[in-house]
Amino acid sequence: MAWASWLAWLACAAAGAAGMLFPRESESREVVALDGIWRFALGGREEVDVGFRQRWYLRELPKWVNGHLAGNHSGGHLPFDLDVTALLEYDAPSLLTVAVNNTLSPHTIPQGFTAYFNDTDMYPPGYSVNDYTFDFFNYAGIHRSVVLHTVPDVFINDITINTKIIGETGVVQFDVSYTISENEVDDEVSCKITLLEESNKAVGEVSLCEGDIMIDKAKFWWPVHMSNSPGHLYLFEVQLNHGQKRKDVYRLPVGIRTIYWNETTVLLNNKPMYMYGFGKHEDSILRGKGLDHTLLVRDYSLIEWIGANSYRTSHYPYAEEALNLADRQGILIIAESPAVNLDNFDSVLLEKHKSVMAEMVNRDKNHPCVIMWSISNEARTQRKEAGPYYKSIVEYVKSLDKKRPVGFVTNRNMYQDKAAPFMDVIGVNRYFSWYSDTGDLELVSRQVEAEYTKWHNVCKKPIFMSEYGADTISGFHQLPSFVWTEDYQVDLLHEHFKAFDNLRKKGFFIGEMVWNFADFATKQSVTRAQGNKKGIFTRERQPKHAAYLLKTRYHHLANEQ
Ligand code: GCB
Repeated sequence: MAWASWLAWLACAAAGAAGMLFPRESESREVVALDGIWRFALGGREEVDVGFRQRWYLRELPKWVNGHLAGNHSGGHLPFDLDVTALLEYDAPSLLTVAVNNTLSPHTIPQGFTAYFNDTDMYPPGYSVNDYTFDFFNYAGIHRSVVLHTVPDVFINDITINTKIIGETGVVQFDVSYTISENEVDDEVSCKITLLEESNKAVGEVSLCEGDIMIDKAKFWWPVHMSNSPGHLYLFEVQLNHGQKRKDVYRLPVGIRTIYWNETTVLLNNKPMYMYGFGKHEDSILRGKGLDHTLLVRDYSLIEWIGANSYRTSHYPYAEEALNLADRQGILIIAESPAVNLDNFDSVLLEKHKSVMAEMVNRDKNHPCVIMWSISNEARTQRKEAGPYYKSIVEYVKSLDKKRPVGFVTNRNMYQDKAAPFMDVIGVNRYFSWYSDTGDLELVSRQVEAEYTKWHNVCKKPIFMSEYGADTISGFHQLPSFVWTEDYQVDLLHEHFKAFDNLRKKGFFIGEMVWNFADFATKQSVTRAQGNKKGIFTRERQPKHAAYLLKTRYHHLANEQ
């Protein structure tokens, strides 16, 4: 348990809970990021609740959100809002204390477990370790900005956008919902919607809270390489009126594009889409998991440099800032939930998993860059209980969003996977010539082609290779190529490419995503050399030799689009 405090001088008219709209400033809204250096105190391994017992939240205060519990939330990676209007001091400093607990259990997502060691000859009394099976470091702390934002007493709490294309016409379907605070008189609420070009020129206007806007000769949202002006966005401006008064204004960037899918293909704006990109992590050498705008810009310029068009937010939802930038740059995103390596499928976990999916869909539903939901990565989906569990969760996600394919990423066998039949799209992770047949590079292309063909034949879905790769220590070389060297990574990629070219001709193979974009931190393990080293870039974001090979391939694929 870590505790962090921030003393805030605040001057807010009202701070309120809204839906999960990204906090943006406008004429009616103020946003204050409480960034800076938090003062941390560790609760300790045995005494996770020490901070509550000793009332750390009351320390050093002139006034305090201020010794009162504002609320809580379980699960990382996705934002939540708490209404602190009644808790703030408006003419004096306020103290905000955040308690963060990264202990994982069989009923958290992702799951983990606590191992107790009772042999007091070998371990101190009460010794325990919170452990997990997934392959990235379980950072604790506050990874993204905590913001204080205001909303007026009648405010927009959610917006849902869907788009259609009819010939050259773009259709923006919208639904705005709002909240009226209790002490407001019952007056009529109305919306004025304006759709603006980047130049601020209005291209559509209606006075409805729910409806359609048609744009003649619309500019559609395309990913990179499929258009000369990828990532085209309009600005969707909502003005919310209460009686005669303008109460709230919110501006949301929107892209007009469609996604359809069938048994073999995913169509973007009616064109078959092929993904060439990466599995990623929110991780870097100095920031760990913390949001870093400089890193985001660096990563996206490396994506551009190498010619990729896509990535998967493995293995959890990333900061919304990453999606905002991907919208603008035309990068395709598979949005993955934090459900990595699920190990059991009981009803408590199912409810948790559904609520995480709802939070993710609610937050990300309006991003044109998000083209697919990934429910989980490498769950134990060979188990019988996985069948009803996944049926239920897929139906649930489809009830929240009918406009995107629902998929998952698996490492199981195509005949045994109980979740696969419910998916629209399937990502399969395989480490041929790394975890299996180590060193036998001559087997790679045969195995990849056979395996992915079988997956499609059994499941009748579009399939992509969601992970493949080799741990590679930058600077290690050996010829003939040998595991852990840059030479081996180059050879392994090259062998995969042969299979991808053959698979693409078969018409159901929709993407190749190498593992991983960059080296990343894991827990300590004898199979990991200072973390996972399968990056095409180092953890410092410099290229390994394989980056140049991938660059040639991805630029070649880009030219074909
Ligand atoms: C996988 C996992 C990923 C690991 C990777 C590896 O299948 O999905 O989280 O990091 O393998 O390198 O072992």
